[in-house]
Amino acid sequence: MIPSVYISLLCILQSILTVSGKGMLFPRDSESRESKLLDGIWHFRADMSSNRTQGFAEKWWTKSLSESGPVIDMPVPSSYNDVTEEKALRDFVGWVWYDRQFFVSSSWSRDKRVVLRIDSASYYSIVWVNGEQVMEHNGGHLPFETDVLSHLRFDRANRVTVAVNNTLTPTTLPPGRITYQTDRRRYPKGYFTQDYTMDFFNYAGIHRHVTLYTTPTTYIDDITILTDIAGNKGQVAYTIHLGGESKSNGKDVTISAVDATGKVVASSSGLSNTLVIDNPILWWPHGMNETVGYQYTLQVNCSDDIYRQPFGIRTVKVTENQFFINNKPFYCKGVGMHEDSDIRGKGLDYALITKDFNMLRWLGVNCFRTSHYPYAEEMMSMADQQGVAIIDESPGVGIKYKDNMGPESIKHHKEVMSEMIRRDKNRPSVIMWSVANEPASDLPIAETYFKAVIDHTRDEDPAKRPVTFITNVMFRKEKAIQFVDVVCFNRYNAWYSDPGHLEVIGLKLNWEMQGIRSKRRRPIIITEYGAGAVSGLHREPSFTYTEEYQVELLLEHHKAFDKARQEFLIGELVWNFADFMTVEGSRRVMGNRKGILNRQRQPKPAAFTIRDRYHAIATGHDTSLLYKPKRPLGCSPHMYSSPHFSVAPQH
Ligand code: BDP
Repeated sequence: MIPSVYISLLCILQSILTVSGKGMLFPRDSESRESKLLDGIWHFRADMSSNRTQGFAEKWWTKSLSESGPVIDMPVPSSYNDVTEEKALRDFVGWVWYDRQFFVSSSWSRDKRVVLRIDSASYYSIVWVNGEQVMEHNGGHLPFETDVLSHLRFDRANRVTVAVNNTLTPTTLPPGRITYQTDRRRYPKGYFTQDYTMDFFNYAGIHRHVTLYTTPTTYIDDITILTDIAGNKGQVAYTIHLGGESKSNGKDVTISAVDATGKVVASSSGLSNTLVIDNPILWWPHGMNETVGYQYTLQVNCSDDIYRQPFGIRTVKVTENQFFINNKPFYCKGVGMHEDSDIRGKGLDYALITKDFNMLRWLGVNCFRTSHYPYAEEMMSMADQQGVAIIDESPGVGIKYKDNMGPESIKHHKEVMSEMIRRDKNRPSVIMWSVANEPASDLPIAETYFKAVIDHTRDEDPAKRPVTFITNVMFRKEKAIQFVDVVCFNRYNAWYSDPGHLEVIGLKLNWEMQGIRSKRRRPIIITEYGAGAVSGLHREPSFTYTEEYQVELLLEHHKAFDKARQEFLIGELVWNFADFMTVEGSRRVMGNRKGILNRQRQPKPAAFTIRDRYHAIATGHDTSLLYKPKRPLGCSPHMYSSPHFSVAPQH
């Protein structure tokens, strides 16, 4: 029997996707552009029909949702899963429907494009304006948009309807599968499960802003900025792509580079050229220079349109043993993260991301990985501004089977990489692309798959950043690290393997890193290591899941890292920044507890361990002084704070 939820998804996939312009510039107001957020409380209904197709059969988009049946309030942006008391909605699989009304000023009707943009909806979306389909998009975590001017009414209310399907199939990213149980003696009618191998809850819904914005009819569609440093000069090569009715050869395009004080430091004209900035202030991650996260603005004027694109001047280079930013060796003191919090799930929240960045700074983190999908642009901008380097990861997580690596999957994965690069290519914080997390890169098919996806990523990125994927396959069986620029690997010694045996960590890590090096002579980053700890759980001597064990396990890793960073180790990212929700299961206690912060972003003792270490590395102190676990761990976090340790900064 073919699963019915599949059918409802796949039927839709037959239809044609909206092709948007070449660019995906972040909506920014200017003299020629205005925007209006459609965030707020929308009407919402999950299609609970057995095959999830009632909404299509009854054409729910043709009138307001409240007319076609009961609706509930749903915040946008937010995941829908945790905002009600309904288990059926929390664990829902299939189509959900959103709609809301909005008005547009009649001043928007003249000589303009009016673009409707959704920054992220997970995972498959169809959008209607006033009952007419305007776009479809396959995949979460990335923006999609289209010009909706011809569908708008300027004399009365407009309606936008969005249908979103969170079903994961073998060819979606992340992949998954629906398993039906048909034995009526053991399972009730209609029983199915959405199975996936990724270790985070499959939150769904409209996760980021919905925006309407205007541009002139001839508009700046895309800007690409490439920077280089030659002596005391910063070179800024730009290319502008105009959209719309323009037959312009770019003669009317003028460009200025403006510094942070508003002073024009270089200017030019034409669609493509190179600006030279004397004695530029470079973009640095924090800890490498006094000026951190410095950005200029490229102001682009064409006949009707003005757009201001921030950029940083910096270079990135990889050698056999090192990673250089602006020709200085960079060591990543990092964390793996998630977009995840109580109630809102993966929904964008300004208070949350501000708190997260404050905690990153407090910890001394200079780098994170967008595990395991592209993060909100608001977060990426904070990283640009605060000098936090990013390994920008695609939603290629859970690629564990042969049927996740066929031609259809390759095609989709390439599209996703193109969309990511289109969105993030101008960000100085992005120092490397990660195409996937822990795929089955020991399967023979992985060689073809990852060659194709990695080559494509290299071709697409105009800045030619390094490309990697994160492996957890033992080096002897690894088929795809031959293609990466930096070897990134995750390893849970003394946790999933040899639990409780901290004494194996150093030996095993060293053995494995040497093995990797014999196969691929590239710098190494440990992109995940860690242990689960339930806040407040103690045992002496330590025991798995206690706060003591988490600290001891991290410290044991740090000894091994300190040896390897003399040679080829260029970074360590503890797993995870904070506890996060996962699927229900016997291996998880209300989610994954490997956070050094709990889900509410309060520190466990391990946070102080990491903080002491990262600040010690940054200030050149002897990190071996920190190897011995401090006691007691049971006191409240504020009593166990860094000022007690000699090497941590006192601010
Ligand atoms: C790694 C995964 C990560 C998991 C982690 C864990 O990359 O997503 O959350 O293991 O098990 O394999 O905690």
